Amino acid sequence: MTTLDAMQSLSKRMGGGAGLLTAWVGMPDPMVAGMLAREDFDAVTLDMQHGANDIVSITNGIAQVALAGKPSIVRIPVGQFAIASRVLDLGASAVIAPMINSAADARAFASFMKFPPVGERSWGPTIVVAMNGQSMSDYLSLANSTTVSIAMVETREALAALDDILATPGIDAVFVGPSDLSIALSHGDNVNPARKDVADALSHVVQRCRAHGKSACCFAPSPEASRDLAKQGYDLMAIGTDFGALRNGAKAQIDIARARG
Ligand code: 3PY
Ligand code: MG
Repeated sequence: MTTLDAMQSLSKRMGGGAGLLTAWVGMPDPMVAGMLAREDFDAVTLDMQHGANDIVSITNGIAQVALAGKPSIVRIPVGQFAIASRVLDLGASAVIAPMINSAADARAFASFMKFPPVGERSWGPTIVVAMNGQSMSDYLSLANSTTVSIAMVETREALAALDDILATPGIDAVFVGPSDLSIALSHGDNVNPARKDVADALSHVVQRCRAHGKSACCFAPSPEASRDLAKQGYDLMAIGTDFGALRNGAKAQIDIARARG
């Protein structure tokens, strides 16, 4: 697969309940992103919201993921939409924006993701076209349809505004953050992404996405839950983080080594 094919594979495969799996990377060493890209994930998400990534680690992480023939997704920090345009220039195939709570938030995010007439993304894809071999004019004509804008729904306000967010031009998908949503739905009482009210919200969101012809994504409450979410029609799911995989792997090895018996 060429780098261009890899970068465009996400937009081509999302839609219709593709059930894709993304790795989730908060460690800033690009080797982590490159290593996970070589596992059987469909994409790698580099997290700038809660992970330790900065613009340099994102630049190098995207390059490593591209070398492995996979598309990169970047989650930006809350409200920092200018970073969305920058990571697209660096070769990200999609951007996840956290805490999109209204149509106004969605419009602001989309304006940095899409070139006119949909949005107001500024021109400067020098790095991405060098990576994928596109001409400048091909990049301009294809970028709006091949880069994916993903708005996070993870508050009561966002659920109330879901149809308005989905109807916003330039928003291609929503992504449910079940941990923040569980805190919001319990009025701050607890964080439990596996709770029934969160599962109900996940079902509601995928139905509304279908109705609007847009894609549904989420951080699955567990790898087991992701199977049912795929059946419900989710297009893209994260099933854990690099930090979790490292700690769980270490714990499992320690448990085996210390087992009596
Ligand atoms: C959440 O569950 O709130 C998330 O943002 C998932 O990363
Ligand atoms: Mg969240």
